Amino acid sequence: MDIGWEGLLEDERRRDGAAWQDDYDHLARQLARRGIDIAAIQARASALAVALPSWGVATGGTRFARFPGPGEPRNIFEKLDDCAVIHRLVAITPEVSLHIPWDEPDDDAALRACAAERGLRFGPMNSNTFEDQPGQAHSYKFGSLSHTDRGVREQAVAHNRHCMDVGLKLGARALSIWVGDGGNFPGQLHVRRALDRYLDSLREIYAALPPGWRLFIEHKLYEPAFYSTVLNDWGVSYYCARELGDRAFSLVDFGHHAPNVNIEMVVARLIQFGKLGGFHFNDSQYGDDDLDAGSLKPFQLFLVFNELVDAEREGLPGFDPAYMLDQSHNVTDPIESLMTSAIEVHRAYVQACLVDRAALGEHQSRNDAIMALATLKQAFTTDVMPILAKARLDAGGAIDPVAVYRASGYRVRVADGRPARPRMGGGIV
Ligand code: LRH
Ligand code: MN
Repeated sequence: MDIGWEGLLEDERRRDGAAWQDDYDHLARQLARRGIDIAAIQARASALAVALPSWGVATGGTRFARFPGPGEPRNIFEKLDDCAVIHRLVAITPEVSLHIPWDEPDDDAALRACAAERGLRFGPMNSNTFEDQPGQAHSYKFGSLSHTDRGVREQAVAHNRHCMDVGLKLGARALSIWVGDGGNFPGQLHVRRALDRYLDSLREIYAALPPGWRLFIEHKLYEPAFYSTVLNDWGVSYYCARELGDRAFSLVDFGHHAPNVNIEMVVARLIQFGKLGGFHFNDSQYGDDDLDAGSLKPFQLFLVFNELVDAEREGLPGFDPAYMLDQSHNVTDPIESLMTSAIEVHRAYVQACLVDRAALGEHQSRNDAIMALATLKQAFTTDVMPILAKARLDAGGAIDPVAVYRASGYRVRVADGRPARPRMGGGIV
């Protein structure tokens, strides 16, 4: 379907290019007064890549209901079409993270070609042993990798091996494991033995990790288990990653912590211990709300990137965190939410690049809290949108991706070719 993106983008450049250039030159002068060369920041801004969750381009839901919108993608190929639109306009999302079996390819060569034609590649593979598939021998009702029954654990290990086989054919280079294993009642699980079984299963998966691959372990405080969760926090995740070996790392999903947990400190710890593998960016007010990244707590997102940029600057060995979005879009057009969230991640990164780290170090050594915070706030309150827009423009993207997307009428046009499916109950996808 020819949407005519080039024409729409040309119109935008002709209409808004001069205003953007004026804002850019003004920011360049502002930063120069701070001793910052905007070209150096620009180079870093253009290097950032954030992976899209394949499951995020369809409307999400809760256990109560899901309200699908028009033009819902019906298969992985249509999901890649939508991811390609996002990357076309924001230009920093070249990777798509798949979820198996939701995205199980019938023909992996066709899928790989489809992605390549759209300028996309595949990021970390996500396994799924938190729901049962039709015809499955053993149920995951009482867990998967930590289940008391060896048969269930072996089935879950085999599934993870399968995810790596699929990923190998698609060019992925990491496996990301989140399990919902846990209990709803005191006494239901032997807490220590459950973790031992989980780690034994991980060891079997780690032993099958293809060369050059990494394994990401994703912790979560609760849900779907509501009393005890086997892999409940970053400490347990770090312990497991260390036990497994050099290619195992912890993945931080923003929504997987108790309210008010200092996530930037969790990130700093994992960086310090050499076990930060990556992120699932999103935002939350209460629990694992999977809301749009930076929509509620942009300062927290900035503070996390402040730790990441500080580590990046030190050139810590093996420091190569994978950046991914993991959100559920229940009331917005998923394409608009993912574009807006990618921009918020981009903004937090570039703002963190503006922190005067020499001054910050000085203030920290003199315990001058006011000036230390002021140094961070100066960066956080800098409007870096002209730099973000230039990164997009230089890569053929849009100054204002959401505006160009709306002008394209893409959603209405794909809806013609994607008949609505009957609405079936709740659930995140
Ligand atoms: C679990 C989680 C995990 C995914 C799922 C879609 O809450 O964050 O990363 O597998 O959401
Ligand atoms: Mn997640």
